Amino acid sequence: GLGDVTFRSFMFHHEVSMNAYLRRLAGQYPEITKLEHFGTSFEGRDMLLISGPSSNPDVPKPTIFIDAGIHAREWIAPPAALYIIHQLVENPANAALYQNVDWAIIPCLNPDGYQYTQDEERWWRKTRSVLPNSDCRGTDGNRNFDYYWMHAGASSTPCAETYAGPQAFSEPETVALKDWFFTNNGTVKLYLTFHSFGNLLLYPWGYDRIVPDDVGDLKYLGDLVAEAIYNANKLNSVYMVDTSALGLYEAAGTSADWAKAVGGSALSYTIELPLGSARYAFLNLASEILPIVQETWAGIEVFHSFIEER
Ligand code: ING
Ligand code: ZN
Repeated sequence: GLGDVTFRSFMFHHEVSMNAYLRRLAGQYPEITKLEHFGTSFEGRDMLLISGPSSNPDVPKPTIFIDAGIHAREWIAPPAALYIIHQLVENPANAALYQNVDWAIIPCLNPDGYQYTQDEERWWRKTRSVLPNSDCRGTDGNRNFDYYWMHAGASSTPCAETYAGPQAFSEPETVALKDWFFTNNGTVKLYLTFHSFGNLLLYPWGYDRIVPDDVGDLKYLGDLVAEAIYNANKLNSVYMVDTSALGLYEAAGTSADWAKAVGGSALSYTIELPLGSARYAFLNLASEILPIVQETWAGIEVFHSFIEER
């Protein structure tokens, strides 16, 4: 549709252009959007979260919370979040999707790292914080959350890709996410975090090879979403649905574990988006960006229906 043509024309070569898009939407659609400057990155970049207008706090709606870009080099993740924002805000056919459900979406959770991958080092993963006892920079934001921090699959070596940080929540970017959860106490019912790559829908736990009590719900919903994504187009995106530790590898201090155990979101998924037919890690073909974000949107619609009916 016309909206997709509009979306395709956006160039997100700079983290500032994502913020510019959010600011334009907030200006153009003030009745249905609310823009929050919910944090500031280590290097001082504005971190923006877009949501619906504040609903009646006496009758809180369940919130679907989505972030992308905690890992800088996983470039397909921010467009997946931006496309969801685009569909919710700019496509009137989707107005029913925010009647009974609130959305809170962060398209770029690691703006310093994202910009660094644009300008200096395409395969940078971490934040860009300066570390106390090392010349290496950056912490793996997805090892920095305070739930079984450093228990497994995380490094205490500052130069490592999975460096968990000098302590849990050492990074302003992860603190900003945590603070938003606590400010909006208990409203998040579904947490989704976009990564790349591997066609995986991963639910807790990541910190150990054990399943949560509600594994039945998590697996059931994940399978429904995987089916919808597969059926959406011809990219042959077959998602595997499992716990993070059993389906991929053990990793503690992740946002998805934290969101479930501490943040109060029983339903919590890490979505490893497809590489498609690209031949190099993290380098999606430009021609496959739109099909990937479109099929992902089909999965998001299923997540929404489940939350609405729950
Ligand atoms: N993958 C995730 C990572 O942070 C992950 C995988 C997520 C493992 C959550 C365990 C728990 O390593 C990527 N691509 O970053
Ligand atoms: Zn990642």
